[in-house]
Amino acid sequence: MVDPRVQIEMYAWMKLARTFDEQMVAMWKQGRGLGGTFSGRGHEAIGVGAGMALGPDDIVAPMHRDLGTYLVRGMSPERIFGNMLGRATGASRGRDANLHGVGDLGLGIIGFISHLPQSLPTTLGVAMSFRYRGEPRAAMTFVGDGGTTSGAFHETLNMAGLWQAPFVLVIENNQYAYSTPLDQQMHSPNFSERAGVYGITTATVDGNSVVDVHAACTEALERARAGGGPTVIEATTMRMLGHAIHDGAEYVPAGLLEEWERRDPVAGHRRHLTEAGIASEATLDRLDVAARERIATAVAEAERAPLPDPDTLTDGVYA
Ligand SMILES: Cc1ncc(C[n+]2csc(CCOP(=O)(O)OP(=O)(O)O)c2C)c(N)n1
Ligand SMILES: [Mg+2]
Repeated sequence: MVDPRVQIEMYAWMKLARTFDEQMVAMWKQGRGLGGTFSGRGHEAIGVGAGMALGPDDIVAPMHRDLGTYLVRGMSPERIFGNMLGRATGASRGRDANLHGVGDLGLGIIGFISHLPQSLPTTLGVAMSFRYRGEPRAAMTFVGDGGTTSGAFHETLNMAGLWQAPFVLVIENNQYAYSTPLDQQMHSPNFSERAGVYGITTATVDGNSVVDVHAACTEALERARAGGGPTVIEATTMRMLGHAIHDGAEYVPAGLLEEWERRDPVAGHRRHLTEAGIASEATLDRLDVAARERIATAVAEAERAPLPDPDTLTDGVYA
């Protein structure tokens, strides 16, 4: 069994990610200046479970719904809200008002690369740099179901399998790529089968169980660091809101959302903790309050922060 303290920590991170997400959606509706707003509601167990499995020397390239990974890895809510509000204090120093570009190599995070799925070849390159230097480190990244239909997914897995790279890929199968459901994207959505042909270890997990995601990622990262080659993990979940906030997702059958709502990852883990006697309702309530306070402080700080100085416009432009 996973250490009870770690399981409580999982709840705290998921609650922080969920509270951030709800605040972000509310602020967008209030017209409070957010840029691209992609909700990761429903993806908390994946982002947190994977993030908590990473070792201090591993590198991760999260995707647009992996807020939990950024938070667990040490990217502060102030810097992420600052980024979304285009502030000088944001992770991209006001260059990109989005979850895109929220990278910090000091924290072992490569910012999300907007062109899908270019985080894959980039992360494979990082993984191979560990191999060439003989370092026991792993590189992990994510891709959506939609991203698996592109050439770069197959090219990356081909080379990762050939080279047996210390590379871990989490496929976030959330049933839709924008408005396109799985059955209109590919002939047979068996992701393990698709990755397995490249000589890669595969696993399929309940993407709404933080404990399961964490276990699969921990095993895969340990294998990668020990020279045992790459892993592809399919985590099944559901995108609970539209692609981005402007998308009402009317094309998603209501029954499907209701079915997945009953499997909500945050509420589900809370239920597990209380039923297993790992944490009391009062303890978890306190974590809920702490998450709300943490996010309120972060928003206030980000809103007070300055916009970038126009004189810094060309900073970070290399050619
Ligand atoms: C090359 C490229 N084409 C189109 C887009 C626009 N786009 C961003 S996310 C997205 C859908 C991705 O679906 P999926 O991979 O399933 O991830 P999800 O958003 O469902 O998490 C699209 C079409 C893009 N970013 N890059
Ligand atoms: Mg998808």
